[in-house]
Amino acid sequence: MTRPHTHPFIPFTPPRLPIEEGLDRGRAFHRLLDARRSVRWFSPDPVPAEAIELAVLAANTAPSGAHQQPWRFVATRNPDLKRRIRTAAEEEERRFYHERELPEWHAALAHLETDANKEFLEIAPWLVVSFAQKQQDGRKTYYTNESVGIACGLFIAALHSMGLATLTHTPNPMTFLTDLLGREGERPYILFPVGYPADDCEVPDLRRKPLEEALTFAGGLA
Ligand code: IYR
Repeated sequence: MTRPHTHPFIPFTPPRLPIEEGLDRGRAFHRLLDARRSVRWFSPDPVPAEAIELAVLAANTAPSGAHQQPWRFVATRNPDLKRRIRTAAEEEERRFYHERELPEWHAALAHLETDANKEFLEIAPWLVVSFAQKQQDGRKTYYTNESVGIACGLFIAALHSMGLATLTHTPNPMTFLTDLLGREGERPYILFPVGYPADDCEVPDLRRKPLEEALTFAGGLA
């Protein structure tokens, strides 16, 4: 079919998988992702820069509003920069845990046993910060948060597929990252420590909610 386009279009005709093969792949993909956990105890073992590049290449495939791709990932393994980020993050977290009156929030988090100590920000070999670009060249971007969120999800999945662990860490507020990483005009979105889990890593004993609570088939399956 030839359609009267006003902009360049190209054919997109990926081979269609047999249904069973598609379902097998879906099951395997779910098994892979279901083995992922957010990690707070990291091994200091090095991780090659190429792993970070591959994870950002995966993130960079995310769909985005008007295809504006409003993300920027900043990665560092510089010990001095990591220390400065940890110090600033812990300052914010001390306020969160000890000074601000947020009893409901604290209660909701209690089972994670988190506190203001963010040692993992220095131990993990990499820190990667995703930034959201609310504007590009003075023009507003659309669906910025949704787009960056999807990119971050793909980033997390790609790291996991390489046997690496991360944490979606969001000190609040985290504007200090804009200054420390020199990203004027961009909003820090998530701070990801990246590395292998420590040999003695533990995670909270959490359950994922059952499919019936995550999915509704509206109108039946007739
Ligand atoms: N930012 C704090 C608190 C915290 C908030 C949420 I929502 C979590 O899921 C976990 C922690 C911290 O990182 O300790």
